[in-house]
Amino acid sequence: MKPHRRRILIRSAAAAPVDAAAPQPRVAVNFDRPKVSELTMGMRVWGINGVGFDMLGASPLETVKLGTHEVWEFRNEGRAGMVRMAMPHSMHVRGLQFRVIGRSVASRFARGHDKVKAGLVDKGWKDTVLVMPGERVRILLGFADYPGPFLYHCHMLEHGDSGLMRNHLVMATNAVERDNPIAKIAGFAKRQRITGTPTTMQLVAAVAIEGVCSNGASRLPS
Ligand SMILES: [Cu+2]
Repeated sequence: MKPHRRRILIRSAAAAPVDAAAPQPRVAVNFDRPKVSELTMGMRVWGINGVGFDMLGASPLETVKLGTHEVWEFRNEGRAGMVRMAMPHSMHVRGLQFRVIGRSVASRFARGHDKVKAGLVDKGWKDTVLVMPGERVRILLGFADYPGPFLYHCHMLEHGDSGLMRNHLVMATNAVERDNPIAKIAGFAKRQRITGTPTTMQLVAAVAIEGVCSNGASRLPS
């Protein structure tokens, strides 16, 4: 029998912001293609899109440009694991505040969801959003102020510690750095106050700038 894939849209108060200063979702550079983070569980190890924490890693999906807005979607559907279970996750994005712009829930989770949905408060600025079992939650983020690597993770300690934590990288670009890899690395290292051997600096800066994971070392500039 085919799995039942119907989803139920939950009315989100934030969909029509009462705060006139709130950004509108259409300012996002990826409004039509939200970046999806599946909150996954393997053998008792949590992850995001099937991978756990990586100190220096930020995937291309996790790399954003300073001065832009993006829409991200957290999906908590209990997939990709031998243990098919879904728990609430309290997703926190460091370094900024965001808006919740929409929720939906899989129909097979709707009954349980009905019991708690009155407690979900999506109005206003957030730095953490609760993602219930079976839910997809969309948020609008503006990367206005600071370049560099930041964490995003589940705020339940054992989940974050078990791998439900990743970096997102805010890239600053300007004409000089865009055209000159050496200036790009030097500029990044200076802004981030990265010190150490040239190899360390290169690695950290290249990972950050290029958005490659640590296994992408072949792309390090020489
Ligand atoms: Cu969690």
